[in-house]
Amino acid sequence: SNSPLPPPVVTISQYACQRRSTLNNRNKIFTDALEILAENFEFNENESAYVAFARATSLLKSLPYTISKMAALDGLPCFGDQTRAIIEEILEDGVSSKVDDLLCDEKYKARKLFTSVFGVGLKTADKWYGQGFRTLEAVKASKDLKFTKMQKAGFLYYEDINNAVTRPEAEAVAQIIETIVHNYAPDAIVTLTGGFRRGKETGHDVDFLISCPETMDENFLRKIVNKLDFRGLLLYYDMVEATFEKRKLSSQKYDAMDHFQKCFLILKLNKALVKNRVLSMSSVSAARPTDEGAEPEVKTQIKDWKAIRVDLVIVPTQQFAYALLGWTGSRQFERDLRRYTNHEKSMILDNHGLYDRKKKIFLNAKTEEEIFAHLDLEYIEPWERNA
Ligand code: DCP
Ligand code: MG
Repeated sequence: SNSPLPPPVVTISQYACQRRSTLNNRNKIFTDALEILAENFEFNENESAYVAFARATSLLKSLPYTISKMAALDGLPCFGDQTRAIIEEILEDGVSSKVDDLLCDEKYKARKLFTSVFGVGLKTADKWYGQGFRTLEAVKASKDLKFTKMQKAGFLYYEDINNAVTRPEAEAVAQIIETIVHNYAPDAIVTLTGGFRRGKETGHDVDFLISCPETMDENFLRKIVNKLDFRGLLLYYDMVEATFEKRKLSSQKYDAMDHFQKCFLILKLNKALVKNRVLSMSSVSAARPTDEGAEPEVKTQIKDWKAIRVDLVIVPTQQFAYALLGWTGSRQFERDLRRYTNHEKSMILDNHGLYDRKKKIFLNAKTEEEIFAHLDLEYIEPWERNA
């Protein structure tokens, strides 16, 4: 018969790397709920449920409209019975009872609280929960528990670290790092990556890639850290040495991130530095009049600095584009990029390179654009990777 062709359907990809996800999330009411549930599945090591909820969340973040009825989900990938049920409940009641229950759940609350300490993972959180601990005060006061150096720093700077880093703070840190790096290596390039590169105004840390020629002195990162220490800016550091199996692309685990030399730091950021930057940027004079002639005041000890989590990663120039793509995130964007590469292109992507399994070759790239081109993907800008 001569039935007319159906209207063209705009299909939305199941892969986050084929969608544009800006920070303008029109489905926050749903994604906030799904994210909490996803996190709990992750806590419970229910990988399949975690993946299902994370993918549905990510898809909703890419939609240019708000879901207002269940029929709006028809034809969309990434939704199953469980995720649909949550959305249906929120459409009807404004809230999800599953989320409400979870937020009151003793074990979930303890896991959230304990893992909010820098250096405390799920294993430790569950151990403390199992021993009957429910508050950080009780944990800290315990005579029996032993803490790692990292956890001690985590408790010491708990408030600062759990207070999101702002963009002016990230930029002030960038300035400090750049000055020190350029002092040792004038042509090294310092690049702000992670969430801030995606345009976020706040983050849990500040991530930097430092790209260096292959011939770079292996003590370079140590020198940077020493200089930070010398200037009184170093509160904590954990140096991770590079592993030298450079062309090994075996690991499909997303958490064993890469083999680059890196350092996890806590820096002491002078608050005045941040303020002055903001003032000078808005072209207001940064010079403050002194209190000359005023009554001598009793100076109370106010803390004029903030502890900031910083990651520094040393990347050889050749691998820079791959490292940048990997460290820019988001986490779900990276997961889907690797899954797409694997399943649709028969290639393997990680933070060091791209391997074509059929041709048995590594593909070079100088820019992220070239990597997307190797993968036959439209280029997605960093601020569109908030999947
Ligand atoms: N990353 C990843 N897999 C991991 C850890 C990190 O792919 N297991 C990548 C994606 C992240 C980036 O590294 O976006 C930086 O890691 P962060 O944990 O700092 O994440 P963000 O910078 O995106 O978020 P935040 O604002 O919380 O710092
Ligand atoms: Mg980050």
